Amino acid sequence: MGSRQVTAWHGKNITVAGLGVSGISAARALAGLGALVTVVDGGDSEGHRTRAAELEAAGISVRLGDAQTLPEGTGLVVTSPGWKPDSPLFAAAAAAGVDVVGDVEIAWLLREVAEDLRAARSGEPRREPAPWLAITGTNGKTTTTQMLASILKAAGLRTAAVGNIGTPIIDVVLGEEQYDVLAVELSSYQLHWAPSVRPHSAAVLNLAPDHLDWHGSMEAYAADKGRIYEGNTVACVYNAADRATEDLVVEADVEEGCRAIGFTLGAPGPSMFGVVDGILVDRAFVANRQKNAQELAEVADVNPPAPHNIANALAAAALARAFGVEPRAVRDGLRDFRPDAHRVSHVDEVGGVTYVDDSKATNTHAAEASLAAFEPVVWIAGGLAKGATFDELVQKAGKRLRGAVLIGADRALIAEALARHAPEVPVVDLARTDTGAMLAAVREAARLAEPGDTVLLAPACASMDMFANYGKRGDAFADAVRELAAERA
Ligand code: UMA
Repeated sequence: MGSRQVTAWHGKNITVAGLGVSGISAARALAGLGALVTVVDGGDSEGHRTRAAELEAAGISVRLGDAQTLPEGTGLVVTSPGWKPDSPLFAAAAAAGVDVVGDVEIAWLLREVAEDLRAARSGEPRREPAPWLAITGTNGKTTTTQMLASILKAAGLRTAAVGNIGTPIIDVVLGEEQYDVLAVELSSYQLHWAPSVRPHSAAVLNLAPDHLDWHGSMEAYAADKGRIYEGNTVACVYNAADRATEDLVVEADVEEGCRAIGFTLGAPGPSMFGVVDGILVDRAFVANRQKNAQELAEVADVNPPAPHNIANALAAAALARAFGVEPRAVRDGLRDFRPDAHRVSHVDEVGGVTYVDDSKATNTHAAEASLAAFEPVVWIAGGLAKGATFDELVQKAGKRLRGAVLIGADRALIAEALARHAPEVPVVDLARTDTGAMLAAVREAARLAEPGDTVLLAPACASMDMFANYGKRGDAFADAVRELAAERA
């Protein structure tokens, strides 16, 4: 089916929505296959114009500053993931009877043709397209995808971590390199626009309210996440501590023989992965799973060994084992893995207090996971709440808190939740949103902390009120800790 559609793209007018990472990749690929491509984008910045000029030099039309009207004669719209389903461009497409799909859908449909092209180019025998091991979830998907790729590499397989992680998947499918298997991070946006994707196996790590403005409701968000299980052939991996992920497996239409595989931080039942006496174990892909368990790695092999990250490691291990990877490679891959900056990264120890940067915790669910890893903890939080409420987070984490230091535009929301559910916790409300506030916050946190405590930046909020992005916020925290260390030296 894929090949027929791909052939039909030749000579067709295709509109690509978005001149970002995925739009540029889709436009170039489709033009390379003979389609007549027009890229449209609502933006008209200098960056947009530079990128437009590059595409135009390759024979691709670009229209900037109008994201609404459908170019005349459009036969297919290929959208970037960030575009909301109710965008006027898609209403125009629907009115004209034109399909809208995403770049991930295009990548999936291109897999067979890409192998034909690769074989023709190299003169070597044609191979089957690399299967996809896919990962989604509200939090942890990038880390888990990287862990999975690390394990697959340790098993000697040729692989790449692609998708929402930042490498457009079309580029990898069509590229020079031949892969045995791909570790694919898929966002709910990408899944929404990719109805044909059928991964070998897939995992939904967790499900908490996020991106609801895009999807319209929690149900719609969950339904899009659940698409990742459609057509799985070996394993649908779910989080036993998160019932919603298991429900998605039950609802999925999978291939005959595909199994539901749970992961848990406790002792696993049959067909599950879990932890026994500090050892990660597999009770799913072993002979006689009623009685046996296979040791995979030690908790200490996971970087960092915080609970939510052990869950990520178990999910990655489950997908790798579903693909037939040996236990030893799971251990080696987890040991080799190094987390990205700003994800529960250890910054320094000053005066017996450990400073940890989890600036990537941009929502309450992520902050909850990170707070659960430390006690006692002085919590630095705040920023843009994106419509979130903080009561549940504070109810769960309140007992661990030595104190809290609040920064950013929506800090009052967190202060109110603390007053309601953890009134005994001392709170410093830094009534400032300038970038210098981070040094003040770190100094206040140091004042509240006692030796043996952790000062944790886990804002539960987006950063854009004070910083360009969460990376810059984490950098500001690390700089402030260094300054504190210098002051105390
Ligand atoms: N645009 C419009 N109108 C709109 C929306 C966007 O004109 O209504 C234009 C913007 O001006 C911009 C372009 O579309 O020029 C951007 O498209 P995009 O936001 O879809 O982003 P890309 O640059 O194509 O990057 C996307 C993913 N972005 C989003 O999903 C928002 C990247 O994930 C991904 O790495 C990349 O494709 C490669 O696959 C980022 C992300 O934040 C990291 N993802 C979200 C998350 O992880 O929470 C889902």
